[in-house]
Amino acid sequence: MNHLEKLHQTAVNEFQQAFGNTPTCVASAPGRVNLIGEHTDYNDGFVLPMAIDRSTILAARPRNDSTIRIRDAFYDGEASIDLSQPVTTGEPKWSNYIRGVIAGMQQTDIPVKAFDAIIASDVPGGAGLSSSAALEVATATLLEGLAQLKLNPVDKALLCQKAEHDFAGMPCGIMDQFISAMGQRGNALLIDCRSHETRQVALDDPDVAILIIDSRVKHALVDGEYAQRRASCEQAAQALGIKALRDATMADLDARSTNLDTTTYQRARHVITENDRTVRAADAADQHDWNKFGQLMLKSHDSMRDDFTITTPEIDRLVELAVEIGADDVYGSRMTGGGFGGSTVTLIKAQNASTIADQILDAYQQTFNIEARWFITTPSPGGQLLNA
Ligand code: GAF
Repeated sequence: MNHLEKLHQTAVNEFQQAFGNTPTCVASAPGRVNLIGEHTDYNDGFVLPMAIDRSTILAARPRNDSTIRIRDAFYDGEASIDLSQPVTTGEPKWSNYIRGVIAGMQQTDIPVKAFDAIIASDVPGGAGLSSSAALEVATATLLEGLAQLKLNPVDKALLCQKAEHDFAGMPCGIMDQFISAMGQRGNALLIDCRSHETRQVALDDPDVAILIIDSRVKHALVDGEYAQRRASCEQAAQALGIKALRDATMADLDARSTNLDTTTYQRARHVITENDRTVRAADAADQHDWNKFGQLMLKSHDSMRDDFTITTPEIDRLVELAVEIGADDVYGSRMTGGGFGGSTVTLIKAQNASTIADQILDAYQQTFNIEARWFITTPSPGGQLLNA
């Protein structure tokens, strides 16, 4: 059984225990790892994420009244949402992602009716792997399934992003919800975050593996650092007289550098150079040029550390260890996601990947006394309905 099949079985069993019945509709949506293109999405730029083989499942059965009841299979707590009232934020905290999607759905042509549901997830939380987007997209997919109607995938992703803005207070870009909704088996997705056009980028080389290491240092995106980075980028774009940093070259930035303080200049430099790296990385992947791809990942990490200042000593060390220990087996490594902890992603020769990963974790534990976790993942499908 693969991860999704196991989780599916858990969700169905937990539903039976919680509600004494069988679910009639089961939806799943994956977490994601971003291969390159960090903090470029809200600058109208480019990102190259892939959906991972770790997911959130919602298993549900309709009810005949106006109450939605949702239980988390692994944590205490049940959310109760009264559909006869306007849907607002509430407790437990995780329910806000669901509440936000329900509120968004009520503004579409898809009716939302009462149901009981259980949540089961194996997306590591706080690891920068988008457990929140997985929950939002799983909710939207469930509501589509219960209503037997479908939204266009871009509208669905945008609705989930709005839920995160309005109900979780996180001013995220579109990357996480897009890839969780539109991921495809075997492919990463190059997303133009301005036009919403996407290009499938095949990661179909059996000799190359995607290694994720969760530093177990928690990120604190909602704590304002993310919003500050976003504000700096907007300020830089305004000073350059452009709509978004997507529209600037390094020559444009340098020509106006006297209008910007050093921090704002450096943050803008990260975004402008990262956009360029992302497009070049997608082309390198098309050509199976993993050396080039890996070099771009390393440059991306340097830029996040030195210019955008969103890494931590633990994360920086994980990248250094991947390069030192992995030597010729590692093409590249970088922090993935919003920053301030979370995970690294490493492009590595498949053959020795698990031995190298174990060695990186040992060395990391010796320095920080933290037990990191690793797994190798493959590009996986986006939100989908599973057999109930
Ligand atoms: C978080 C956000 F949710 C994304 O939109 C993106 O900005 C990312 O950080 C940084 O690339 O995951």
